[in-house]
Amino acid sequence: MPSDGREVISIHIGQAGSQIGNSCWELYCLEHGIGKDGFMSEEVKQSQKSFSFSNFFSESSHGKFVPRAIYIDLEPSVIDEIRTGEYHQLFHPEQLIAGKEDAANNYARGHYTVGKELIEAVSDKIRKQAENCIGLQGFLVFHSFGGGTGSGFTSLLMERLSLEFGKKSKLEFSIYPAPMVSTAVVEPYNSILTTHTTLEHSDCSFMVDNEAIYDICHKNLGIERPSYSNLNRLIAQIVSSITASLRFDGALNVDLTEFQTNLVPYPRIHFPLATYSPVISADKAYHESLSVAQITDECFREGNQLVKCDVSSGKYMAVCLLYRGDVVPKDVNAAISAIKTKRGINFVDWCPTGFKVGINYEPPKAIPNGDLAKVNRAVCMLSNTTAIAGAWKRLNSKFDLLYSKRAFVHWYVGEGMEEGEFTEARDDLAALERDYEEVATDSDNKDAFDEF
Ligand SMILES: Nc1nc2c(ncn2[C@@H]2O[C@H](COP(=O)(O)OP(=O)(O)OP(=O)(O)O)[C@@H](O)[C@H]2O)c(=O)[nH]1
Ligand SMILES: [Mg+2]
Repeated sequence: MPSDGREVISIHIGQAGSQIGNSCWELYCLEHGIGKDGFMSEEVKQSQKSFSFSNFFSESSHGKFVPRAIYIDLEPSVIDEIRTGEYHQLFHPEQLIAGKEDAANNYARGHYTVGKELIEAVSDKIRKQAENCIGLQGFLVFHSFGGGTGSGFTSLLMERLSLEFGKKSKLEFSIYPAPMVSTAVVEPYNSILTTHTTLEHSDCSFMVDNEAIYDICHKNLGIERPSYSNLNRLIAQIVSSITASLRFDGALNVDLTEFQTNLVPYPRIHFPLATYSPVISADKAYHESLSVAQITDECFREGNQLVKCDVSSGKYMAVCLLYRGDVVPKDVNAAISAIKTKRGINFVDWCPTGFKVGINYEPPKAIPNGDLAKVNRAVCMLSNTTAIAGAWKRLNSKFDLLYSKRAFVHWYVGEGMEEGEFTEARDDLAALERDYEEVATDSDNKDAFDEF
């Protein structure tokens, strides 16, 4: 089957990046009727309405569909689990790259010492995948902010991708550290360092706050103590909503790049807030059928946000709604006008209060025996709001607490990093906070935009 020439390569880095990758590919396979071994039954093949899924899967000479993906971890255990796991036949061994020792939660090891040894091999594999595309659209990069590999190696690779692939777009899914699930005290350091290095190389980053996901799993799904696998399956649903427009075709389908154009008014202001609805547990589904108006309204509740921040204190620069399933434009329009009247949606004064909408008629799929109910419709809202600066503020102050005592800094210097990189990164993040303040300032306040 020919690809329609807008291929996307997914890159899964470190433990979080890889494990989230597993949940995403599990779901994509289910959505496209691809078996764990990469094969599609003849019946499914005949029923395909479009070839868009081949933007995410390449077809081998004997008819096997292989994810356009690369997994990288500096240590072997997470990748070994894939090699021996349920989906081991789905991937080609060349796509799974593991080193011998991890970055020990240290950005400097992931970026400079341990990471350096693997970067050539990884670039090689990515180049090979890219050569297998007709019209490579770009990369989706999955990683944690807090891990040494997730932070250090990701930023190293992002720089490399910019060099090798120029303007091809690079989108990130970044796991924002949460005290209740994270273990390393230096995660604020790693987060700030990787954000600073990557800022100019990333076109758009979707932050996923583990605490927010944890709370959604706990409250909406009734899971007492959510595990990574619970978190990752929920994250995968959201990733799937965001990528659905690239994998399915349809009349009201709006390409992700088009959303991106609306979402990013300035290169640095590229951290949209994602909100998803509905999240209902499998045992409640049968008596809960939510209307378009209800699921849309849910997107404006803080409890459904992927990053904890107070949206009411911020201003919107853009709002995009990505629907899937049984949704018609008439209902969407009504839902949007209801929200505009009911809730005060506060936009920056230099931007129209427009909502950009895409509809994908393919309903969401539920993983068999998973936590989530099978539903007829769902929506993922991507908004660019100045409120997300609150997430940076939190991280910055945690960084400052540690750095005021120069705590743990020797581990980084010991791996060849200069201490100046800490202050440089922190200054950049302070500037990012100011950028958000400035975009929120009314435009009659002259000179506000001089810096852009
Ligand atoms: N949502 C989610 N978060 C994860 C998962 N695994 C780890 N994390 C989070 O990621 C951060 C730790 O980073 P990891 O991805 O484990 O580290 P790594 O990239 O493998 O880097 P090193 O092990 O230091 O080389 C913490 O904030 C964890 O809570 C996962 O499967 N899902
Ligand atoms: Mg690791």
